[in-house]
Amino acid sequence: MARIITVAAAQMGPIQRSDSKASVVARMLALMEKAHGMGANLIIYPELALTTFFPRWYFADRAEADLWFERSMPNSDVQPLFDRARALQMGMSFGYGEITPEGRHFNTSILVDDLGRTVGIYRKIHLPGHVEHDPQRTHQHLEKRYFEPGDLGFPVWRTMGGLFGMCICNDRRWPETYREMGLQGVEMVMLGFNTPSVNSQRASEAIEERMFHHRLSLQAGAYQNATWVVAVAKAGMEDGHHLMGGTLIVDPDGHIVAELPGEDDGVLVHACDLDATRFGKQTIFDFKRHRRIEHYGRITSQVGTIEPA
Ligand code: ING
Repeated sequence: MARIITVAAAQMGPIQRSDSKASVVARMLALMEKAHGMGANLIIYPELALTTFFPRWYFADRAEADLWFERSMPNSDVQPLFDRARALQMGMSFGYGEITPEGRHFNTSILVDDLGRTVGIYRKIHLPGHVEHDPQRTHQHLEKRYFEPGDLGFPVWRTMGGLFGMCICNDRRWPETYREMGLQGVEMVMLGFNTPSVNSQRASEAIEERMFHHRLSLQAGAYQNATWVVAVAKAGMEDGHHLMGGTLIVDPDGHIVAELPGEDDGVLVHACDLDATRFGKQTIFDFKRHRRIEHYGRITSQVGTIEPA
C-alpha cells in the first residue's frame, strides 16, 4: 500500500530589506501555482519566508525589529496565500516572525492542511547566535536577541493522511529535534532554513563544509527516525549577505532523493510515500523494542557537558 503526498519544496531567493511584503507574497503565489502545475498537494516555504533575514541587523532598541514580525496569522498581507492554497486544495507551511498578543516574540512556522484549516504552529527552540552586538564576528546573528526559545515543544499532527511535524533551521542540527518527533511516529518533518554561507566565527570555513553539515544533519535525522525530511532554503545575496541554498528531500532511509540547484525562487517536487517509513519504524528503529531509556538520563537532566574528573 502507498500513502503518497506530493510535496513541493518552494525555495525562495533573496529578500532585500527594501522588498515589500506584497512583492514577497506575489513570489510565493507564483511558486504555489508552479507547484500545483507539477502535481503537488503540499507546499513548504522557508524560515522567515516573508522578510529578509533580519536577525543579521543590530537594533539597539529591539522594538525597532518589530516591523519584521506578524501580529496575527493569517492577516491581510498573507490572506491571498491562504485563499489560493485552499482553492488548490494544497497544504502549506511557511515561517514568519510572530508577536503574540502578550508581546512575546518567536521564530515560528505554521502548518495549514489541504482544506485550508490551520493545523498548528511550531516555535523555533534552538536559537543560534547571540544577544548583544559582537564586533568579533564578520556578521551578526542575533536570533537570541529578537526571539524567545519556542514554548510549544515539537508537536506532531495527524493530518493529510499522515503524521507531520515541523522544525526550523538550526533545530535540524540537534538530534533531540527529530527524536522528539520520532517518538510520536512522525512520517514527515518539514523545515525552512536561512543559513549564512559564511561562518561568522571562522572565515576559513568553506561553503562546501557548511553544505556537508547541512546534508549530514538532515540525512541522520531522517534515517535515525525513519521519517521523510523536507528542507527548504531562503538563499542568495540579501543586502550583501549571502545565504546558501541546499533545498532537498531526504527519504526515510536517509537518502537525498531530490535536491534543487541554485539560489533563486524554485520548486522541487517529489511524490513521498509515507508508508516507506514503516519498515524502519518496525525493524531497526522500532523504539519500543530497542531503546534503553534507563541509560539516557543525561539527555534531559543535564544542559552542558560535565566531564569525568
Ligand atoms: N541559521 C544557521 C543554521 O543553523 C548556523 C545558523 C549556521 C549555526 C551554521 C551553526 C552553523 O543553519 C539559522 N537561521 O538557524
